[in-house]
Amino acid sequence: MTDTTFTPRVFSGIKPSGGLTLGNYLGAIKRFVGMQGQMETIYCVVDMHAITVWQDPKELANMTREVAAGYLAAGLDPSQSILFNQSQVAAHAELGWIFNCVARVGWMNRMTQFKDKAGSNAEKVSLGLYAYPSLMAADILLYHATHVPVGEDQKQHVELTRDIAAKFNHDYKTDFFPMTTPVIEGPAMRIMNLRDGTKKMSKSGESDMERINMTDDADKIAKKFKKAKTDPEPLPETVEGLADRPEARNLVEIYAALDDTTPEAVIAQYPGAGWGTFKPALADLAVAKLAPISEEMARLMDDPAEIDRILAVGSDKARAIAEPILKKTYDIVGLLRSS
Ligand code: AQP
Repeated sequence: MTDTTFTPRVFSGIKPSGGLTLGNYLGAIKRFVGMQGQMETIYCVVDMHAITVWQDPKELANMTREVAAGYLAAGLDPSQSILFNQSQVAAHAELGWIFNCVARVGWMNRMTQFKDKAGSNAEKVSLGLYAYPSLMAADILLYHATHVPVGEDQKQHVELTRDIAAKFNHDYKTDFFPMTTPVIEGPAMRIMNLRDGTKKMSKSGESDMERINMTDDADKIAKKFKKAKTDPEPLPETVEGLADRPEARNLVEIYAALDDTTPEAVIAQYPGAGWGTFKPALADLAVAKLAPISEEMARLMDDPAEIDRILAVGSDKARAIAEPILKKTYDIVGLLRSS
């Protein structure tokens, strides 16, 4: 349920932890752009989240620019949306610390993304990776955001954000933070790995063949879809026939999301089609949709100073919203501000 006592405001972010994937595009960026103009929109390159795992310092600033270029190339308009990188607004880290003191260890222990990422190595991963969801809560609540468009994988973290807001409000006897709504809708909420339909497509997945990168050229996209794992059956006659066929369902959902339609409509267009027909059609559609974006990303990346300028303007605008909210939080908590 949406908290109607707060002005509608969207916040979401993407980590510059590698090149953007088709999952980031369909599950996040395309939807972020679609929400522009409907309400106030704030979009972030969450570089402080990226360093929860090792990032080469020489690459990180460039990856941050590349994610910003991805947003811009996909249609984000900096005169309509605030676009900035997280580390330029120190209030994220400051509120993140306060929320570390509100969130409970038991809550963090239930975060499935941490379990997936840490795997059997939990003793050796960074404390930041474990605390990541409370920094994410700070990213959202620092702007009193009411709506957070995310892919399915981030749903649990937005629910934790609500738990943190509710506990803060309860402990300090206030109604200062909103109950944020996760916005998870459409056919592409969880794009899967092309080599294993049970795993999410990720920037940092081991093999490049398991993901489509937003910067892949037409040949690469065609090759990756051609080699994508499928079962031997052709497409079914109805969408119900995709149940228990994760790889087939994934390719149909990708097609639907790229074509702004539904899996039902895709199956109606290709009933009983073999992979030799469907995969090339999917590759052609992906190239048609992604090529203009990747060309624009390349053009933007040729002028890093302009990207930095856009991020600086966005950071100023973000600070203007965040700082009063942080100051009020300090007052509520009783942290002395004597200047
Ligand atoms: N496969 C996906 N399908 C749908 N949505 C996805 N998102 C990411 N992968 C998919 C959505 O993209 C937004 C930004 O995510 P992120 O980059 O900040 O973090 P992530 O979810 O951890 O992404 P990756 O690609 O898996 O990064 P790595 O490999 O570095 O950890 C979010 O809204 C997310 O839901």
